[in-house]
Amino acid sequence: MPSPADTRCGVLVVVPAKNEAARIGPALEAYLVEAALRPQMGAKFLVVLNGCTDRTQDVVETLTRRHRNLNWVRYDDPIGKGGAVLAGFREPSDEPWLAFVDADGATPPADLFRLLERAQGFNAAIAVRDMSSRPLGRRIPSFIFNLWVRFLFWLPFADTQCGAKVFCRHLIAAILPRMRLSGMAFDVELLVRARALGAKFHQEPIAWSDRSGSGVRIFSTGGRMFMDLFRLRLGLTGRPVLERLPAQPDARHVS
Ligand SMILES: Nc1nc2c(ncn2[C@@H]2O[C@H](COP(=O)(O)OP(=O)(O)O)[C@@H](O)[C@H]2O)c(=O)[nH]1
Ligand SMILES: [Mg+2]
Repeated sequence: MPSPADTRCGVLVVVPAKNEAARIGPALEAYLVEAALRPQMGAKFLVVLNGCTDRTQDVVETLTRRHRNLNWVRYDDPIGKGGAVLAGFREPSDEPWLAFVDADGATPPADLFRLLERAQGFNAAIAVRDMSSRPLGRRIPSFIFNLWVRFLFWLPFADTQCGAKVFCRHLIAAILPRMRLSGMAFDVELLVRARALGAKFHQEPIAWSDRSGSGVRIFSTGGRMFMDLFRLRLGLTGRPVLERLPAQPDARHVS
């Protein structure tokens, strides 16, 4: 599978956000400052507001006044983290690379941009978290989830769940219509499908700091993720995400 020659020719970074008014401002600002230091990369950011009931949109809107490379789209009814990322990927854009990153700034800006640069020569690059810096309450469930992923799909990746990944556009174009999972386990499906297409991956170690205010509930979110993967493995996942998403966002800001 070919890889676009150079990550410097443009990347759209999708930022899924569910009630992130308290966390997204500083995170986005830090990414935008880093992007301004590397104008040759042509990074654009698209926040996908996923059923937000707080002031996330206002916070993002304020930043769009100062940053032309920041836009947002809004879905009023929740579409899941996976749904939000995939909805961002299907938005019209020209960049040869598509990435996503969490809205809470858990991935440091320099690490995000290093990941984008290292994708060059590959079809995708995924960040691998330094688990030793994570609290035990997240490390142990992560470890068990990773075993489950390996058991079900024989995926060789050290970390499938880090919220920072980049893919070349033609890889996403091939995968997007087939995607079935819209929840927090959608990363695994992306990776399984990309591997099935013969994609070449780079795995990049990054610093990571778990932020307070996580929307993840270990038992309910974790249970759903385990079940989603089980259903995916058995082929019991229903219609593709793109068919389940509303045809278009309820509102958007595109500069
Ligand atoms: N938990 C959760 N996060 C979502 C959802 N939709 C989008 N997100 C975003 O997914 C990212 C990761 O969420 P977070 O709660 O920080 O997960 P954690 O880092 O694993 O604790 C954040 O940018 C969230 O705003 C959703 O439905 N649930
Ligand atoms: Mg987080």
